[in-house]
Amino acid sequence: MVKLGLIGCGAIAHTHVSNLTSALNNGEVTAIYDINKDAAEQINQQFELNAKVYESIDEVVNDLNVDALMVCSRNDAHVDPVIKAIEAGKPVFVEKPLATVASDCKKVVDAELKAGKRLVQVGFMRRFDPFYIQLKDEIDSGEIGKPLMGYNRHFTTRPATNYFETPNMINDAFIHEIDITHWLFNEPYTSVQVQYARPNSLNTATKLKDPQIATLHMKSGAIVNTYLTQNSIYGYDVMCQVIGEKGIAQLPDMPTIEVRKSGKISHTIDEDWTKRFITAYQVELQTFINEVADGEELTGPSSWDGYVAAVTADCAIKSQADESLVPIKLDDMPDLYK
Ligand code: ISE
Repeated sequence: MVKLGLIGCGAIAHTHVSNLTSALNNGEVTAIYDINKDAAEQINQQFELNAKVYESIDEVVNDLNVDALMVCSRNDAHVDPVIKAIEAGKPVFVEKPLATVASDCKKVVDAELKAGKRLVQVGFMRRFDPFYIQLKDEIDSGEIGKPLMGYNRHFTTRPATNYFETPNMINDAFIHEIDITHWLFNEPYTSVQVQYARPNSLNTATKLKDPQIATLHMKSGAIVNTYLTQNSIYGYDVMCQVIGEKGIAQLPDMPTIEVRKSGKISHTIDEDWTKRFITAYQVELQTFINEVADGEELTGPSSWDGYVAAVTADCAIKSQADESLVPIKLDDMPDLYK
């Protein structure tokens, strides 16, 4: 049994703990910390974890009854516990984004390089989604020819809370497309541009410009557009379409059954984002647990992937200021991640 120390007990922690206690094997939460102790007590009770609730991150990391860490705290509070876990030699699963700025991700990469082995898996769960995997296999098979361009839709159900400000659209939502698009196209980005479409009058988040359109340019000349909103009125909707020289490959329009009734063809659309990727959340965490249990080096999305995404996100946030095209420059990938 892999004993997990949980840091941060918000919505995504509930998703992971629910999966751990109902669908996954070989993992249990034995220690918990949240800046708000009540939240830690609440999750402990709700899922009958019988874990120790601690007052500090250090106590969780150093607990001898903790083999690995699961970091689900606020986006800007990931780096400290991740680096502490690396320094303690304990593997750590950290939610996306690895950090909200690239310079913080670099600190994680440097700590891992110092440790000399991969100890971090970043929660880019779309890489474990069966449909995204099929899409990648199709592209890699060469059947649609070289990928030339693409389109993503990332519509999150409204209302967007005031937590959401203009830059969060990038490092909370678009970060998924940043990660998945270069993985699908097998090539690095050269530049990114963010533009604003007509403001949605239903948007009540005062510091959020919504909707936004982000364009990623790649080395080969391939271009991918992503349409983003946190105010989707009809439900949670994620689409990815890749147009190649010989054909098109795309995710299914709706991953739910079709019903024909009363003169209509219909699909149910998820009301929030927690359900669409439930299998992906389960497979990513089970993969982490299995590799920790077997003492294997981690193979899921790495801290380097988190760093690449954050460099791109920093440039996209820069572009948000004046909607200009911002060039992206990356360091060479260290051998540890090749
Ligand atoms: C949320 O944090 C997620 O990670 C979801 O996958 C994403 O679709 C949503 O927009 C984010 O707010």
